[in-house]
Amino acid sequence: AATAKFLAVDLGASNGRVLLAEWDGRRFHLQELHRFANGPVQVRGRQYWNALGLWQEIQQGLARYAARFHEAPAGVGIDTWGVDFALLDAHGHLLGNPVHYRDARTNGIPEVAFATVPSDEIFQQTGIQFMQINTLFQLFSMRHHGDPLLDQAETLLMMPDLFHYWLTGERVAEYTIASTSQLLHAVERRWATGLAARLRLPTQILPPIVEPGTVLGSVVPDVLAETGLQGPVPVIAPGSHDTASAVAAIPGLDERSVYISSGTWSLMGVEIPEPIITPTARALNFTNEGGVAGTIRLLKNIAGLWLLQECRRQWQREGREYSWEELLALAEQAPPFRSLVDPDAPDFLNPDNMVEAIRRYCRRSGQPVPEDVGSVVRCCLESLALRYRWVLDALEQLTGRRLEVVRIVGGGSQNRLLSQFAADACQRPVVTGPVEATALGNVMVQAIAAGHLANVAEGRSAIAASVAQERFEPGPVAGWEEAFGRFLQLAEGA
Ligand code: ADP
Ligand code: LRH
Repeated sequence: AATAKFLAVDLGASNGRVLLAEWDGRRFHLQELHRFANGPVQVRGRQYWNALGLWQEIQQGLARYAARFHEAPAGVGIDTWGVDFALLDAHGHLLGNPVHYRDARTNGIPEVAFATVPSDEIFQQTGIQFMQINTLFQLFSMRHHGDPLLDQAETLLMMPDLFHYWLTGERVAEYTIASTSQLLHAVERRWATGLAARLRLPTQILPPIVEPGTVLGSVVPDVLAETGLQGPVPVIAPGSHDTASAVAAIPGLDERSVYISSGTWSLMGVEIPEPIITPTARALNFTNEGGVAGTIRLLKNIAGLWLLQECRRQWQREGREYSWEELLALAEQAPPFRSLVDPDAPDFLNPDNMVEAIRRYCRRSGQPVPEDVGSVVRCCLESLALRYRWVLDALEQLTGRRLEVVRIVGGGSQNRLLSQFAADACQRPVVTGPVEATALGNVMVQAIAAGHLANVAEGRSAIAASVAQERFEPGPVAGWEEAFGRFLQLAEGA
């Protein structure tokens, strides 16, 4: 048939959703079936994900589909945020609850790991940027702290692989999410078992790797019964790393485009055919993550809207509720370029109180301290836009190309003030949308696997025909140039 219904489960660090995409032969019609909050749960000083709660929500989303449609979907696929994982015992049961990447267990751990394997060697093999949140450092911290689960584990599953396992009973590692671990050999696209062994990490727990678009199996009978779904329901691995799916879905993404996948993080980069593993890439701390259809995502993690999410949560704790629209309106009224922060400073990885962390940073660096809500939000957004400018320059240096347009997708692409700031700071036109790029990339890879689309290029054209986009032209650069000069000094002095 020319038409088909696909389900995308997209779990981001701040929220998850289950979407239905109806393919009509030319376009995808997307509708949200279920949306729910996601975030860390703190117990006795450790931060976890609520894995069972997420599983409940996934099943709830599937049940909503079943209640409305009495036919099996053509596919269901799951993508999630990167780097986090579950450990399973020999019977496939969960060993402990997956730990959140912002948990403090990896504080100071990279330096300890580098004493065993120098960072240059790790980068040479994996091509992945150094962040303490990477799976490699989480596992190494377990070894370092003598966590007994590491030796009890039979299997490691990255988060989307875990949910795919719960859906199908199949234990595999999808390639794009595996690449975020920093335990995958970038060029050979296999587990870097030698590296893992030298770090005294168990290598036999790493499951076989499958490509995006692999049919993993079908939804098991007890999940069909629980959700009311009609079987058989094929489970098709998308680019299971949310960012891989998001990039796959960007209309018009070519050699002259930079993307920003904007949500909790801003993932800013380019799509390239082969990893760039050079001393410059290492020095600039860029990453080469696996993309769909054999591509590489050369990008940098920028702390992103996490800063704003956490400020909003802080104000909420203080009894002040703001919508995103209200926060942006206040920022617009605040004076420009007063105080700037480096969003990627360690101060902002997981502070108890983000608003205070921002104020402390400004005080320490001799800047005016932002007091009112609008000034704090403006500080976050201007600083992010300046960080985008820095990453754009670095990407041009790395690729040797002029990059002419910035394409912003994800929940954060609804932030029109930030999109304009990005255009101004980068002096490039910005094209925004789709908001649900990740879900669209997820279903697109399923639709390719099911034979409805020939390839990603065709999929991107179909997505372009399915969604609305908006364009922002760069405004006057003057204030931004001066601010960028100050921003550069901050990052150096931090
Ligand atoms: P993740 O997948 O990391 O959980 P999303 O892609 O869902 O993140 O993006 C969530 C972010 O999108 C929020 O933190 C917020 O900053 C932004 N956002 C969501 N809705 C709006 C809106 N209406 N206006 C502006 N920004 C928004
Ligand atoms: C964005 C994301 C990003 C990872 C981070 C942990 O959701 O997947 O690409 O680095 O979460």
